[in-house]
Amino acid sequence: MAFFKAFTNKIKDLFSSRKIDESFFEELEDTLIEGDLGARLTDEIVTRLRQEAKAERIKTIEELQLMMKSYLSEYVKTYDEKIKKGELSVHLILGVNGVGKTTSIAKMAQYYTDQGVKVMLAAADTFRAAAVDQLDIHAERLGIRIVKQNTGSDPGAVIFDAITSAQAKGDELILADTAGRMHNKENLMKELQKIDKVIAGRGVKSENYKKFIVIDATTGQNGLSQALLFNQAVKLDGVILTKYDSAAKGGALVQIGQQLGLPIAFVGTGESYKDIHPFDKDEFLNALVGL
Ligand SMILES: Nc1nc2c(ncn2[C@@H]2O[C@H](COP(=O)(O)OP(=O)(O)OP(=O)(O)O)[C@@H](O)[C@H]2O)c(=O)[nH]1
Ligand SMILES: [Mg+2]
Repeated sequence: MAFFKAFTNKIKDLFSSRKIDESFFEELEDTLIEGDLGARLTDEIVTRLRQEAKAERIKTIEELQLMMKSYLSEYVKTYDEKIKKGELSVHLILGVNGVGKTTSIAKMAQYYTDQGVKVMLAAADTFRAAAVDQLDIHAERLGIRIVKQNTGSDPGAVIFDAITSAQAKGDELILADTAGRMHNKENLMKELQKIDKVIAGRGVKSENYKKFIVIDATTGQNGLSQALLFNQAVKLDGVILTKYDSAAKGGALVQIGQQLGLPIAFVGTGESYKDIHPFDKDEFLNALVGL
């Protein structure tokens, strides 16, 4: 898998054509900012590399790439918690309009089912009529149970029903869709507090209740702003990155790691059910530094 090729090629070109001097570092700085690493992080990385080069701890381009990889590595984490057998987990899938929440839920449902987890879906995006239908179609295709109510009903009530049903049937994971309309912080907090109460009230262990934000990899810096906003309103547990197949660069993900410390769970790489992969940190970092 090789993604955000445009950026990787740019950084490869930069690394292959030059000797390590001041103009090289200037160009590296520009390239990293273009790659969505942000001014602060770029400055930190390039300053450290300059010092190492000056102290002559870096002599070759490859050493420089490996050192850069080790710096970036400090900020990139992988979400690798497993779903516990014989207990009920609830994953709430959050994010703004159109980022790929519903599609990712369908893909994750397939992924976890393949792992032997008993999965069900909760159609807690009750805002749009089409949203429930969309999830329903996925559930039918995948042969997975779904709990839904009418459009306009309370998302908390859908989650309540889903938990009751999952507990009765011995399901182990509820993947809950949510409405993607642009939330303001207050609304988001209010809605989530209701859902939190329902989940605690139904006896789901707090360590089994996780909130993921879905980020569209093609939106760059916007993805970082969305993660900041949602994390302020509700404490997030991880990131699902979608549309990795169409992204030109991936630096914003490092900033999400640096500023929020959030681990990345999955990467979406297309529109079919198999196009989801647990995040591969090493591969991601290699792409970022052109290795
Ligand atoms: N290429 C590509 N397209 C994707 C990926 N994930 C989702 N999409 C597409 O993105 C579009 C939006 O996906 P949805 O799953 O409906 O997004 P959503 O967040 O549920 O949207 P709302 O419910 O409207 O907020 C669809 O056309 C998906 O097929 C991905 O990993 N790669
Ligand atoms: Mg949706």
